[in-house]
Amino acid sequence: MPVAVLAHVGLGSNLGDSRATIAQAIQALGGLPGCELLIRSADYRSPPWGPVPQPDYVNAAVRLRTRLTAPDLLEALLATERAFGRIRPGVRWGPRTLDLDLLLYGDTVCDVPHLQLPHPRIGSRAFVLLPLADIDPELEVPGQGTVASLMARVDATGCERLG
Ligand code: PH2
Ligand code: MG
Ligand code: MG
Repeated sequence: MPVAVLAHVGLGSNLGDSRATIAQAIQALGGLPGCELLIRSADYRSPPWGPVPQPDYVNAAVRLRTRLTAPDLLEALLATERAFGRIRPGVRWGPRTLDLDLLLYGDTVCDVPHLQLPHPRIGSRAFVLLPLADIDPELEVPGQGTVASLMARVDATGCERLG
């Protein structure tokens, strides 16, 4: 196992009781082997992005300290999605009970078919950046600048912080 790395994971849900799912999923992430939950964001309600008409999402993000490698962490995230009842393949960009995206793994930059880091859409989606900004607005996205600087460039219309 590598030394501990700070990883950031984005969570999304728009089927079922999304807030409960997100809360339970965050607990599950903290319980993954070799992983410690450090911070979670608030929940955000966000309009669905993409071509598929579907309900609003609840989105959040967490910072983990992990000793898993990036591929092992990704595999653990996919297993957690399945444990929460997610069935693949669905419609691309379509509705889901739980989506867990590995957004950042330390400052690793990687582009292989199933593992792109930073996550390819991290810098362009308010529903990803708003929760990350809760955790750390000064967080550096390798090659792209801070979360706060990226946040200033995206349209967050319709996104709402939930109490
Ligand atoms: N995820 C998608 C497609 N569209 N829209 C919002 N607001 N939030 C998401 O997490 C999201 C989405 C596919 O991963
Ligand atoms: Mg996603
Ligand atoms: Mg995903």
